[in-house]
Amino acid sequence: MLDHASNGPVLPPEIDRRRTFAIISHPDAGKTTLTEKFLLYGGAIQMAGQVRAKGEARRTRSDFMQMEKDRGISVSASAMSFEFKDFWFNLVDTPGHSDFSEDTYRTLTAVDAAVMVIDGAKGVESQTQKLFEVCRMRDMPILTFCNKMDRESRDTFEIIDEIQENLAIDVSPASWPIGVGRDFLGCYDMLNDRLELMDRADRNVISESIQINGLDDPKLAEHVPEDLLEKLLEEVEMARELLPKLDHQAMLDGTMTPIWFGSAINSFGVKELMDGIADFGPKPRVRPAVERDISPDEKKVSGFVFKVQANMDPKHRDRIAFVRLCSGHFKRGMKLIHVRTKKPMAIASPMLFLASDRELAEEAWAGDIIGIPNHGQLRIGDALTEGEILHFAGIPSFAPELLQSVRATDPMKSKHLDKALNQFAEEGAAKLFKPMIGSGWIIGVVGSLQFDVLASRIELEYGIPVRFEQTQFTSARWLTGPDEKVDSFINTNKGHMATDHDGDPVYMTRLQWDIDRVERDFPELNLTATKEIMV
Ligand SMILES: Nc1nc2c(ncn2[C@@H]2O[C@H](COP(=O)(O)OP(=O)(O)OP(=O)(O)O)[C@@H](O)[C@H]2O)c(=O)[nH]1
Ligand SMILES: [Mg+2]
Repeated sequence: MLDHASNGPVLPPEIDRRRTFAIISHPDAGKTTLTEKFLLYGGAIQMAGQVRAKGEARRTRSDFMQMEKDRGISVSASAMSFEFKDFWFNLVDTPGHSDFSEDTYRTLTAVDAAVMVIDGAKGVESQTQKLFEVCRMRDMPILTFCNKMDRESRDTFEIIDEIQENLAIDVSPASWPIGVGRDFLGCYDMLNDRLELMDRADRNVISESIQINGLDDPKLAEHVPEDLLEKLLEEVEMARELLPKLDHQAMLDGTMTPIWFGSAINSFGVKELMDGIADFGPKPRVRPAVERDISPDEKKVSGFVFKVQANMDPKHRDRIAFVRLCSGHFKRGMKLIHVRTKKPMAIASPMLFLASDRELAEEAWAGDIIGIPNHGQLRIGDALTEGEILHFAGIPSFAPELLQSVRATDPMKSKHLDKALNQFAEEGAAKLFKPMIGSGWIIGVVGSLQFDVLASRIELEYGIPVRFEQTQFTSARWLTGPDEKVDSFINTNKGHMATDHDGDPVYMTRLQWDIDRVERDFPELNLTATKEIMV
């Protein structure tokens, strides 16, 4: 079955073994917990940390920001690479909360597949649906993990039906749960005819797997109580009749998703899911650029920045651009052309993100995610190539929906605040507007939690306590048009005008009426809710 699925061009072995994927879901379904267990099974860490760790207990690796640790939620996407069997996994744990979805959407431009986590008690939730739609637009292969089976969860058929109905995708069970909640024993592995039992006593060990010779093997009865066994046999028979068999090509096309059941916190079902990613997950895929499609096996290196993050390591005060390599074999010290400025850049200290540490990357291949430390030259959407002019399309920018003014509580620190705010604007963590009249800044975000993150980060990373305040403005629009028309509009509407952190003019509005008026009275001007990131 596997051999017939076309997964793009024949690739050099190092590229062929790469699997680059994001973990997505509604908040709290268990992405970060699952990520941690991936690292455990990949041998990258010896002991799994917890999302809500108390006291000296270990924290998860991917929730590294202070606010993530304090609140037990993910705020920012984090990338990690590790080996699993013969494969090299590049994984990105994303935040589930919709206030941070711009970051999650950008991450989806940089990966080849998504692991969609579903809470077994809750099924398809609002944010699952939204993220799924984004994957669908990109025809992205999706593997599904139904988590928290150790809790009271829904009937298995009901969960599968809900995914099929709500997301309009075929679902093929790769495993089948035995019992639920307190009675959850483990799963029957539908792909390999194995019985996988969950060890409740030790959450951090690799679970037992028992080879079974089909469903009539008497060995099953030794491990599964009679009532549960009867139910299992009945359900598996029904599932095999009613649900589609795993079709690898359909999965790669994004029209079918295999589903595994498990419990991330108990490390259960994780290994089977990882095997699934290795066996069925896509290899690095062809990337569309505006000029042409880029194939991963091309000799020349190309890549693009999908995320910028400052101060990841408070000791270093650094600024890292996360680059998805789209083609070629990258070597440390290589000179690449920064397409936006057409300037060469020697990449002297590229980083690989390993479980708890980063390491200098001596080399990397198409599919990999590497970090490039820089002083602000690299921005989201920027392309790096060996000379060709390429623009990678489709990196989303969201319109700010909430605006507040920000001030340092200590006026002596205003200058430092400017620097901090510009930094966050470059990260894409907020939009920054400088009103033409008056002092101070106006910050625009998509969701209110982003204000909390900013306040916390400005204080922790720059030592500046700040205050956010209401402003008279509710919305912002980028203003473009013929130069002299734009200039004369600015001159007569100074009270409404601001510049963004690139110096581009922005019209601040109080009511929809303001926008309607400009559109009616100045037909030669354009007001847009987002600014194209690509330059
Ligand atoms: N009972 C049970 N709880 C789990 C399981 N997996 C995760 N949890 C708990 O669910 C909560 C949320 O888990 P996270 O891993 O932070 O979820 P997340 O999807 O990363 O959340 P966000 O990043 O904020 O969207 C934590 O308290 C976990 O301990 C599981 O298999 N069973
Ligand atoms: Mg998380």
